[in-house]
Parts: sequence; structure tokens; C-alpha cells
Amino acid sequence: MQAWNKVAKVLLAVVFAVGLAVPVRAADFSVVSAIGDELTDAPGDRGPAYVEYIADLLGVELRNFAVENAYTAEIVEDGQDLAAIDAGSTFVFLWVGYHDIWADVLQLIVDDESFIDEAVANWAALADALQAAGIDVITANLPDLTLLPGANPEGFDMRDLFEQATELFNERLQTAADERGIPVVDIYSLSRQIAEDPVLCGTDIGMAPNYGGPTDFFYDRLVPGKLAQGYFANAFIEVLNEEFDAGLNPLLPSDLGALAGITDCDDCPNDPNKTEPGVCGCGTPDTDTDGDGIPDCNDNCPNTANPDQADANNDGVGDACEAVVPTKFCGRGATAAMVLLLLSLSIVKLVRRR
Ligand SMILES: [Ca+2]
Ligand SMILES: [Ca+2]
Ligand SMILES: [Ca+2]
Ligand SMILES: [Ca+2]
Repeated sequence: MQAWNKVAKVLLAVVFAVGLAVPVRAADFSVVSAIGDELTDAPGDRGPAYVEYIADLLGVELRNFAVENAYTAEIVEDGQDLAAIDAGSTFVFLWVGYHDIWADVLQLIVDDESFIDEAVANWAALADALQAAGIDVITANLPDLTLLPGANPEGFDMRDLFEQATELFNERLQTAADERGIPVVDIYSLSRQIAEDPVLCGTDIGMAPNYGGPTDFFYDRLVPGKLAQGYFANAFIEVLNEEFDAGLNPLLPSDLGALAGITDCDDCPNDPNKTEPGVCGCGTPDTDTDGDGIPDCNDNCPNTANPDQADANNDGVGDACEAVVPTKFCGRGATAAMVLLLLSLSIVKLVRRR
């Protein structure tokens, strides 16, 4: 019995150690699909924009099965999951729940939370079908819906209900996602964070309820617009890199600005001398001291013009500035060395003779 206990303990230790050592899983992004409701389908524009930005960065074509104004039940009924599987998807962006909560939030007045449980159950049905087909899945919770202009209509404040519904849904979604090992992108915290400082490149991006500017975060007062989806794309990218080793660069402030017609962006906010990363990146000037067309940060001879960057021994120092040492050795230095060598040989001979 004791021996078995030992074996079991060792096995447990191994399992634990392996569990701890498991690296990020590298996902297959060759066939990327999107499933969802109106949140991921800005009407009259690119949709679902947030995944399109990511598909562009991945260099793949997006298969979009998201439908405008769809309840989670409709998404299941319509078989968006099956369509994504049929399309040979290797990775699916699954983002649902927005329309259910928006449309049914008043049920909370009579303490009826069934619509929230139903939305999470539908999410789970979709997730289970995709995972059973061997597809990697990423999802997101809902933004803080109290930020919707429509959450605070004149004469009737529904913000408390929206807050309650969003938090209930997000909590239950998190539990269901954890059970399945599916990462949840925290759009809720992100939207609150942006609402605290709704400024992009010095321009107000309109997160306050009832805001009505051209850079509105919520398109049409309800659906997150192009700019919001740019922010969402970055939140997804952070999780994709962490959890699936995607290696994607996030959209820069100027990329986000372009989505909202904001042109005055500084992509190196912490570098007073640069407004874009350039060749050397923020914090390092793109100076080309020797004027050979290669900035100092990449030049293998920063002080010697050598546009060809030749480096015969491949040690990172260009031939143009490395040849200096051997040249000296061939001149006076070499003569001195030869004299010394001859002298020492003569001394050796003398010693041997004695
Ligand atoms: Ca700067
Ligand atoms: Ca140079
Ligand atoms: Ca050079
Ligand atoms: Ca060299």
C-alpha cells in the first residue's frame, strides 16, 4: 500500500509540475470565424469590425456568421456554430449576449433572471459544439451597459437594471468559460476604464450617456461603433497573445484615431522626440550618423558609411569598421612582433645549447 501511495504522490507531483510548466497553447489561426449578435455587426459598416481588424493582422480572410439583432437563442437555432464548423474553422470568436440583455432587461423588475441564465446556456451550447469539433474559442463579456446612451432615456432611468443584468451575465459567463478553459476578454472593465478618461489623441471620444458626437463610442446609441471595436480588438489581441501565442501587434493610437477620423495622434506618447515608432522604435532616435541610409540602431558600423552592411565573419560588426585592427597588425605592430618572436626563439636555442 505504502509503495502505491509513493507512486501516486510522485505521479501527482509530476502532473502538478507539468500543469505548471504548460506553456501558452499555440493556436491555429488559418481559418478564423466570427459568431455573434449585433454587438459584432455595426450596421452599414465593416462587421464584425473587431474581428476584421484582427483577421487583417493575422493575414487571413474572416468567415463571418454573426447576424445583426440576434438573440442567443436565434444564434443557436440558426446554427451559426455548425456553419463555422462546416467552414473548416480552426479558431472562433464567439461573442453573444448583448441583444438578450438589452431587450429583456426589464424582467429584472420582477426579479426574473431566467433570460440571463438562458443567454449563458446558449453561449455554452455554442462553445461546447465548437470545442467538440476541436476548434479553439475566445469570447468576451459585455461592456458596462450603463454607459449606453439608451440606458438613461429621458424620464426613465434604466441604468441600475442594466448594471445588474450586465454584472449577472458576466459573472455567470465567466464561470461557464472557466469550466471550459475558454479565455474571456474583459470588455466590461475596458469600457469602464475608457469612460473614466474618454480621450483619444486629445479628442473626446464620447463615452458619457447621451453623448452625441461624431466619434461616439456607441454607434447609433446602442451598438459599439468602429472606434469602440478598435479598442475591443486590442483587448482581444492582448489575450490572444497571452493565451494562444498569437504574436500580434496591437492597433496604434493613430490606427484607432483613423477609425474615428482623428488625425492628431502621437504613437510614442512617452517619447517627446517622436510621434511614430519609425525604424528604431519609440525611445530610440532614427539618427543616421554616417548618412549611409541605415539608422544607427541597425547600422553595423554606425560611424562608417557602409550601405552594403557587409560582415564577412558574421559577428555583427561590419567589415568597414572591423578591418582597422588587422591593418595595424600588418604595419609597424607586425614588425615589432616578428622581432620579439625571433629574439625569443634565439633565447630558447641558447638555453638548450647550455
Ligand atoms: Ca511623442
Ligand atoms: Ca548609418
Ligand atoms: Ca554605417
Ligand atoms: Ca564582422
